[in-house]
Amino acid sequence: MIINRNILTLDEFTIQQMRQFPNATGELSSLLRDIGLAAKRVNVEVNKAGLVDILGDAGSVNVQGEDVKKLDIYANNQFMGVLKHGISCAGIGSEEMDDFVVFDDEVSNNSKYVVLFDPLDGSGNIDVNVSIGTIFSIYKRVSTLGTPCTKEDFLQPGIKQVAAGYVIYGSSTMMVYATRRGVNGFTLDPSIGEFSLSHPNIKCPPDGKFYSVNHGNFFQYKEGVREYINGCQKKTKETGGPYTQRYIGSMVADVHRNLIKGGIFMYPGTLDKPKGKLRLLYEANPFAFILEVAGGKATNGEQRILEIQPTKLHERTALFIGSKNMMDELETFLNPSA
Ligand code: P6P
Repeated sequence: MIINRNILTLDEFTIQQMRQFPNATGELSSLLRDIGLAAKRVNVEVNKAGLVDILGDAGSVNVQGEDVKKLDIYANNQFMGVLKHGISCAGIGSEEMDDFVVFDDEVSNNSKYVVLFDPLDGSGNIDVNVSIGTIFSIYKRVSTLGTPCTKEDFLQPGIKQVAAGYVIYGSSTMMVYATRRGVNGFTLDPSIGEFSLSHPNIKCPPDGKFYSVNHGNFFQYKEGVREYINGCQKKTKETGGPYTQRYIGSMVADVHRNLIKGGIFMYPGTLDKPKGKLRLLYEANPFAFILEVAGGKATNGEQRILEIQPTKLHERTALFIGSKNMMDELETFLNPSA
């Protein structure tokens, strides 16, 4: 039997990364492995969602006013559980929970990090078997070690993220995460039950041909956004096109495709929701961090996402994110005088 020692597992990779920093405490590596463990448990349930009574609404409504699917609750509990019982996380913020959760035990209070996550993004697609995902964002605490974490630990601008990533439960299950050293993708190998390094050092192509936006809201968008979208439809071979419109209503899947192949994802503000629908802390910020490390860009149409100072856990933001050159072209439509 040929043992392929070239493919590192997530655990081996995080430990290898840690070895390069002699002073590292190993808490971040441990945190990423904990997240990988929770992702594997959620993956099992997602993969059989059509077979067990875990489909459909849980009968409750979350703080966003959205019907909570049973799988949402399961995923939330899995990620919160591994983080609470690990050694690296002092508390969490989740889309599924009204407020921040301070773990407030001796080990957690001495942990260096806090984590924000959307446990199951795109959950409206669960019942129709479209790819869904988990999104996470990791910050180093600003509060005093040895004491319970505070709201200020979570309300840091995205530029302060130590790491960010996502899990996509799709045709295969992948975990992609970024630190300032790079973006790396791991595909779950069912034969060994481990995430294995399949996409080392991911870079977002500076150009792409995919544009992702909900055309149903077209006439609610600002003029500059509408003009840019019209421009996407007029692209020819000579002007870098033709473009393809791809939007499956699951941000993790849409942004993952555009990260790998090149493209732009837009969730603009609308007349009735000027700040759009997506959340800053656990959707826009983690993806903005990942795309910037991979060479892409992310703004709210006026400002770099990572520089926005958050004020509350569930605040929303418009989001434009993707390939650098496509984002630069969008900018000429949004701020023509610039
Ligand atoms: P719309 C899923 O609910 C989500 O938060 C993202 O994953 C997705 O990109 C977006 O909302 C889709 O929203 O309004 O276009 O259906």
